[in-house]
Amino acid sequence: METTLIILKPDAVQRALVGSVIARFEQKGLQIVGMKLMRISQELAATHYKDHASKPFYAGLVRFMTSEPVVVMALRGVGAINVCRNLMGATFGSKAAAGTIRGDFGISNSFNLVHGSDGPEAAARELSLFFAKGEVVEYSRAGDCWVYDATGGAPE
Ligand code: IDP
Ligand code: MG
Repeated sequence: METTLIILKPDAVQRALVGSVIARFEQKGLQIVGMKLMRISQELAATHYKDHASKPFYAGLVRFMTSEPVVVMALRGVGAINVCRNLMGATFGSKAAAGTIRGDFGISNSFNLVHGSDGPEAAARELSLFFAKGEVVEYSRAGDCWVYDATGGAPE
């Protein structure tokens, strides 16, 4: 089981696409183990996107991510990091494949609706930035015996 950080960016909130985007992740079978609406501070945006600090789009990205509230989620599942990246689609809305969140809901390259951690180290780092201890909740879902085949002992 992996847990990944997903952010529904300010464009998703302002365009009233929060429910539609969350539905994509829920329908896939991912479990919501953390979720809140918040404003991202300058400091948090800078820490979260530190690897992009030298990129030409960095200033605009921080301005965008701090401009209006976002919804942050911790999503759990087998292979959740890659599963979420595949559901999100390619970075640029103009290039993302139809059927993906970015491909279906947006066309902009910078306002691309959703962030998802890109690997296990990033996921651990980003989850600890956005969720305090106790905000990621452990619980079992009754339907998970139909989401995963666990007849062999472990969900697969
Ligand atoms: P990702 O979100 O698909 O992982 P990254 O390369 O990590 O893509 O870039 C982080 C975010 O920065 C993107 O989601 C997008 O909002 C923005 N971004 C990336 N490249 C560009 C660009 O060339 N122009 C404008 N914004 C960009
Ligand atoms: Mg990235």
